[in-house]
Amino acid sequence: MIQLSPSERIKKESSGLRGTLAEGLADALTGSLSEDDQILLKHHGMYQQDDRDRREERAVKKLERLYSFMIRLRIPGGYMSPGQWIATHHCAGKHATGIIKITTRQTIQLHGLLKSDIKPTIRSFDAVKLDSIAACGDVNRNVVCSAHPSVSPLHESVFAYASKISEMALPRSRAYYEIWLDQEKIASTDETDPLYGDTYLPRKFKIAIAIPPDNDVDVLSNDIGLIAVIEAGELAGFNIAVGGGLSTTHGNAATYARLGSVIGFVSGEERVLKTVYEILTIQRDYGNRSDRKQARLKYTIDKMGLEAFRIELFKRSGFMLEEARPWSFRQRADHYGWEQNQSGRWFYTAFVENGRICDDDNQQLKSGLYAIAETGLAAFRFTCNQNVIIADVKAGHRAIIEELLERYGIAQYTRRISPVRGNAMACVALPTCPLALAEAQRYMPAFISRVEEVLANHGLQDEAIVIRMTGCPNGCARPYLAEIGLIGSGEGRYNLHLGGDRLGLRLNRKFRENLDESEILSLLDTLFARYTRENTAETFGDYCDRSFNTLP
Ligand code: SRM
Ligand code: SF4
Repeated sequence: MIQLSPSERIKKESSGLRGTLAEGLADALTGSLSEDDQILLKHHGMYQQDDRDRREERAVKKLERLYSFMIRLRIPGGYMSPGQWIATHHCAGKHATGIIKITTRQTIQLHGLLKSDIKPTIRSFDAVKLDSIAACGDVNRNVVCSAHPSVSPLHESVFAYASKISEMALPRSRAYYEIWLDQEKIASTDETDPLYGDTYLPRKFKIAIAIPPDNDVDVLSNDIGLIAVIEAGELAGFNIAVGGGLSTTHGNAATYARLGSVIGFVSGEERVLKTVYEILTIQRDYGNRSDRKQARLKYTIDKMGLEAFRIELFKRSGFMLEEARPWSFRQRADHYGWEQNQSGRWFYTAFVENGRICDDDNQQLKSGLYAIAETGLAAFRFTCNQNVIIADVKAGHRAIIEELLERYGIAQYTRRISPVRGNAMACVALPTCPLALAEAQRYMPAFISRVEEVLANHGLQDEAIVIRMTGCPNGCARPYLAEIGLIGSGEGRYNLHLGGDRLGLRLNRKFRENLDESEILSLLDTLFARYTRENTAETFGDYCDRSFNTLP
């Protein structure tokens, strides 16, 4: 008999994701929750963590670890009203570390909540119609969508699909409302969940919508990627890509990064939603429930075969996908500064280093965004490149927002950053991520400064090379899609990957293992020298890919 992974029992016996979360929350003797409840908690958008910087000090004092919680919001398409921003700002200051973190999936995380802070935080979010349901766990996660409204006159109608898909794939359980918001259990509510049943999905599930020419969402790294097809100014439908996923595990050759395979085209809202729904049910029924390292859709598809998967989808949906329509991307980076959409509204994209919104020596970003929210004249959109767009500004209000961007140093900083910094990303890693083997977002700013010096030595300071760093091979900052990917292998050490393209359409390859900073910089110095010497018209990533086997 196949041995199911422990998570399967925990989900099944959880009575709709309730477990003993309510009891654990009320237990003031410990800052933590039981192990089973920690698994269930993820489905409510939260993780139990501890401050890894303080483990040793606490152990010496024989104290339990300094437990705290991270909450991740569900914000399909990454859009927040000014009122929602104000609430988030206050929650961050009152209950969390103060820093608001924009994630690589277009949403917000707060870290450092004590157990007693969780309910007040969720109440404050609920008051402004924000929630964290299914932001983590074995369910569909935050649905992301290309963020820049200027890319297409149809941005709003494509964008609306993010919410529609998110709603369709929400778990039916009302546990969230009972546990965190003290709402009465409604006896008459039927919680039967036709999509998720009582064991949900075998693993996390991710969906992205890209609006060409932008691939700011890295659409092919998702379990399902929808690529909008716009013909004669109308939304014709979507090309559907399946089986993207990036994570690997050091030393486990059976794990690999995979780009989504485009399996066809579908049009009409009903059919688009049906297609997404039935792909979810295939993964629910065929996904591996005994080995979580083999449980993502990419492995399900590679085991079934793409053609068998396509036929199964047809059987379930009742219609064949049409042949994929032509598509191409021209950019993936965010467009900093002001841009205007087709209906005349203005949008300002501000640089947020690794998504950390705080006040520091570079800019008073947190105070500035708060002041902007207080005017009520702009909304906020988050990008999958961890930046923020100050959105929906009427022409008559642009000067007011512009003055605030200057007053808080936001515009100056966004203007000042180098192309390589503007394109860089790092994941959270230490001190909160329990899986981190090396630093990422705390180290990346200083690392980029050193790379800037090396680039300048070769006259490459204007190159917008995409560099991404993660503290482990899970790949939360999508380093496998970078021109230069750095993947933590141990304290202060990284595997160096080279050769991704600039548009997110080609995976890079591991070039060297376990390097420290001086080894990385010295290698980059040599590679940049060769790249300039050869005077090629290619991007650095294309150059590395083409000459991979002859690189020094
Ligand atoms: Fe991630 C786990 C942070 C995007 C692949 N990720 C984690 C956890 C929750 C660690 C944990 O399991 O305890 C990290 C929390 C750190 C912290 O303290 O906040 C974490 N992941 C993040 C974020 C916040 C990184 C960031 O700096 O922005 C991103 C949150 C996205 C969101 O809003 O939902 C984040 N994670 C990603 C991405 C990128 C993406 O989806 O576009 C990936 C690679 C794509 C993919 O899924 O294939 C990613 N995270 C993982 C994995 C490996 C999954 C797998 O297939 O094996 C894990 C570990 C796991 O699930 O077991 C993980
Ligand atoms: Fe943590 Fe690894 Fe994800 Fe970075 S890549 S946040 S270290 S799980």
